Amino acid sequence: MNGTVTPTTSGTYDFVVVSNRLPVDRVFEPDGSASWTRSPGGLVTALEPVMRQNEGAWIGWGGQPDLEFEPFDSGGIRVIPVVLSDDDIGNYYEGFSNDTLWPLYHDVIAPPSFHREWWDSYVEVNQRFADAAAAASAPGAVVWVQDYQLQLVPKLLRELRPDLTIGFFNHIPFPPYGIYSQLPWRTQIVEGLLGADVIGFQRVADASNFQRAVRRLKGYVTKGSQVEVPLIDRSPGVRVFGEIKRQGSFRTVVARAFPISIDASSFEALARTPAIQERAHQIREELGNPKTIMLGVDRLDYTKGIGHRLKAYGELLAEGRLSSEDVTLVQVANPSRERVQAYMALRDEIELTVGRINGDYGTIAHVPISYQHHGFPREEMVALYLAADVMLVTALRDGMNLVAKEYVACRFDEDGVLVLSEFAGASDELKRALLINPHDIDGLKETILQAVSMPKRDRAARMRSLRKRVIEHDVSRWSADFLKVLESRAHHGSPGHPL
Ligand code: GDG
Repeated sequence: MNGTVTPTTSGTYDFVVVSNRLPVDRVFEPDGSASWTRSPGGLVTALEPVMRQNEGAWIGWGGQPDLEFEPFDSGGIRVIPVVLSDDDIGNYYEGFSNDTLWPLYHDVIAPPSFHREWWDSYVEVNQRFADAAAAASAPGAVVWVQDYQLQLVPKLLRELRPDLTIGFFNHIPFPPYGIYSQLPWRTQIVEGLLGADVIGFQRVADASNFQRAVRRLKGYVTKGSQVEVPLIDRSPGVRVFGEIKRQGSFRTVVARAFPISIDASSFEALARTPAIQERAHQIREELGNPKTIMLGVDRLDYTKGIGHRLKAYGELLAEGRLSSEDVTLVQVANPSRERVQAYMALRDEIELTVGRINGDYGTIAHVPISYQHHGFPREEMVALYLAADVMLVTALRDGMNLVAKEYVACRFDEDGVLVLSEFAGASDELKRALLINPHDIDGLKETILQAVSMPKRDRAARMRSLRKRVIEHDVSRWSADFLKVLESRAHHGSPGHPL
């Protein structure tokens, strides 16, 4: 970061979001024609008003190999493509992002693979995203880069456009240094992130892990949420900070927690719709009117602890402490990353376990697990949340876990029990959930029984408190908090804005 680069020609957008995937999906009609539909994620909902108020653009990949198209407007957002080839998808996305960084950042639950050609592709594709952002951004624009696939973009973009204010948000955990240090390219990634003015994490612990990595790898001083990045970089570990400070030649980067949330009011509004409430009753009937419906909703991912959940449930059925006459577990396992080997193995393992439990403890009339290996429309998800007496979130490691917050937002009836893993970021906020350690199978079993038999008054008291938190801290507050801090950095110590 020496600031001695030629700024590229600037664009016209004052607010630019950069994420791996665009907020639109290409859909093909039976007649072969194609169109774009808006993906309904919380991030898009939160950023849409900011995009409309400022000249906003969103840069990302269209989701298919070699998909080139002209930028277009979608509901007030300028959509600008980055093209990825089949090789890029295999190496940068499925390889380095999903088979190196993802397992490494989730406590090495699965072993990460380190391949130098994947890294080369990651660098190359990050450069492509940075180039696109540099070309689209107006002078002095605010750029917000999203997630672990693009950790080099802040530095690459700052080199091209020192006039920009750059934010980065990491949606997944940042691992403890003992794990992070396995990464052969650990220093380059830290340097990449430090190109930002503000780096957001889900949890306070993630921000501390990152700051420790900065101290260990770069020797920079951290103070509270601030990292002092010398403008003239010395070799790592050379302790020259007193001198640098006297010269005032460093920029400060804010690295702290901004826990993400959901569009709580839109979930509640759906839940209050009579048709969706009717559908929730219908679901219960279709399941044979069990006393208790338990629900799991996850991408089929080894971080989500689906196997641990099934183990606890299977044992409770085996011991006769739960019966399939009384309880049904609906498990939505949304297909994910199906070309990555670890995900293929996980699917086989989960489906074998589901088959065994249903075979061993089911009757003709009652199946203990209703297993759904496909996605559902959002309305059906909300009906499932309303129908579920107990929501099971048993992640082994999860940046936040939005499903937990969605369940709470939907339960305007102040009923339902949330069982929530301590290893999900959401547990920092949702303290009145029944918190569990998913590795402790006996503890998980006891907690499931506690949830199933919790008196209504206790359920209501807990749910009221959970709802207060989620409603007051929704996704628009999250983006407003982040952008406020980011905009306050606009004149603080980047090379474009000297101290
Ligand atoms: C990453 C981090 C962090 C799931 N199945 C269906 C469906 N979903 C929706 C859920 C929820 C979202 O997908 C999943 O979000 P999570 O937070 O649970 O998990 P990740 O996908 O792993 O997300 C995570 C998040 O980023 C945000 O920062 O919380 O920790 O890993 O919104 O509702 N939606 C519909 N049908 C489905 O079948 N419509």
